[in-house]
Amino acid sequence: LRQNAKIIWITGLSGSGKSTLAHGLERKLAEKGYFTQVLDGDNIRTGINKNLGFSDEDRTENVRRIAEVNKLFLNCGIITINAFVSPTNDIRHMAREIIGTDNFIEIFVDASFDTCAKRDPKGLYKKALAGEILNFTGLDAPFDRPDDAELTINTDTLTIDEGIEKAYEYVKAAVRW
Ligand code: GGZ
Repeated sequence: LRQNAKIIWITGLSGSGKSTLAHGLERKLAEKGYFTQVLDGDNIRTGINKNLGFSDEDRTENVRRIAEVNKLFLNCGIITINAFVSPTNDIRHMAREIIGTDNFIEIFVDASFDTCAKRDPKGLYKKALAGEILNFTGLDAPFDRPDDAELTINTDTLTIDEGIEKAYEYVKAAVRW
């Protein structure tokens, strides 16, 4: 299968559903024969970026390196699906610029702070609200709602499968030869 590679860039709060969407989308694309790679905190912050934390500077450097890696994968024809908080418009614009806007599909996974805090899959909100984690996105570190996302998926109102389907339909149309 020849492939018109794209970069999928999923942004949103911790616990909004970015990684779930990324893996669900990857499964659907892989079933159709597309080559894909998911990048998220689990495989980036444990390896290539394990020296980085959550200050503004470190988040910027985190995303800069990730965007450079994406450029290499794009060159190989791989659809890379990124799931990073990437909290500000400046940070996302930097990624878009490094990768090239023609190849960049930004998906905003929209869920309220309260919803994410209620889900709290890793117990991070509990810790952050207790003051045990500083610079926590949405609490004492900023999150800008994206000003140029190609697609928004609201996980307050959509089921996981509905969100995956919506993203898949958009991406399929964008990658088709
Ligand atoms: C936000 C944090 C923080 C702070 C640890 N703020 O739900 P998760 O756990 O799996 O996703 C979050 C992840 C964010 O890393 P990113 O590389 O995506 O961030 S950024 O793009 O801003 O560089 C969360 C966990 O790491 N985490 N501390 N203070 N999220």
